[in-house]
Amino acid sequence: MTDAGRRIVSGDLRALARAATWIENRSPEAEPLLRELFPHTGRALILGVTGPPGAGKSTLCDQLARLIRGEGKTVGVIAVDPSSPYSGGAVLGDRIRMQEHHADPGVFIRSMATRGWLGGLARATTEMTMLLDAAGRDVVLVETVGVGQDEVEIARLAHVTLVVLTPGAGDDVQTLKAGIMEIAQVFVINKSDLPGADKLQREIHAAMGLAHGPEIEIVNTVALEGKGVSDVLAAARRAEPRGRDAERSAEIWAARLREMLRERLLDRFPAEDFLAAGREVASHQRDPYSILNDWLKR
Ligand SMILES: Nc1nc2c(ncn2[C@@H]2O[C@H](COP(=O)(O)OP(=O)(O)O)[C@@H](O)[C@H]2O)c(=O)[nH]1
Ligand SMILES: [Mg+2]
Repeated sequence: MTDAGRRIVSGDLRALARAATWIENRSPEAEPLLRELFPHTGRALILGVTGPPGAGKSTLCDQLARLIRGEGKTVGVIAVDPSSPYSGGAVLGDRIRMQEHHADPGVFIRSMATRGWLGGLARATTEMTMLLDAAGRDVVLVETVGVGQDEVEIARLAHVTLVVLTPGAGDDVQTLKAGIMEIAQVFVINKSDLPGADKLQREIHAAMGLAHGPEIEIVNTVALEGKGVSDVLAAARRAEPRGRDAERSAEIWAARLREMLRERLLDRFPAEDFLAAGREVASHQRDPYSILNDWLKR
């Protein structure tokens, strides 16, 4: 094992931070490191925390981190919010809120909003999770804004996904149903101090009836005050064995390997190659199949 790998596995924070930067930057050091770290992964409980902006995901993560630290366990937090630039908006707010943890080496926080990538976010988040897992974090919280395909993809890397909704925010459970309903194991009705929590609960129940997934739990919280947060953690732990199901994991890795192969193949062909080949086909100089066959022989 390399020195970097050894230090990460032994919990060295500086080595961990450096490796996180390698992953973010897609540095060549990342892949060999992740390969040697892989045998050390599989221990951490990975919790996805998703939901619309402003639902209280960061507040909940903060409280969950506090609770888990209280059990003497360590936490990693990955905040994925591609919409907010590093210097402003929610992520800066998150950082300030999480600052009390900054002095605590038991909470490692990384924001994934610093790069303006379009694709690869799910992959980088997966790699970051593997890194924190190998570094011995007992629980890894992955906060995502639940909207697009990337987020659904990211949610799949979690053992358990918490979907955070709030009453009266006009959260359309119907629109969430398509993507998020299928991946939710625990619905968190946060801001239960506000009116409308009962109505939201009925809406979720109704939508769940349509989705008829496995046992889904609904937990009411006031994250701001820490209320209900231990119930959220307990519900997540009840759902954990299903999230670790061997067949489910195999299917997720199968899908991920397909994606990794696709990325790796595409990386070999610069965009100019595609355009040049596109011109050849469009002008009927060549047929597309012979071009593909040539490429695959490369
Ligand atoms: N009333 C109320 N406000 C909350 C609660 N939890 C979080 N908030 C507030 O909601 C806002 C958004 O919270 P944040 O955690 O940043 O949401 P995120 O965008 O989902 O990460 C902040 O102003 C929080 O203080 C709660 O339980 N009740
Ligand atoms: Mg947030």
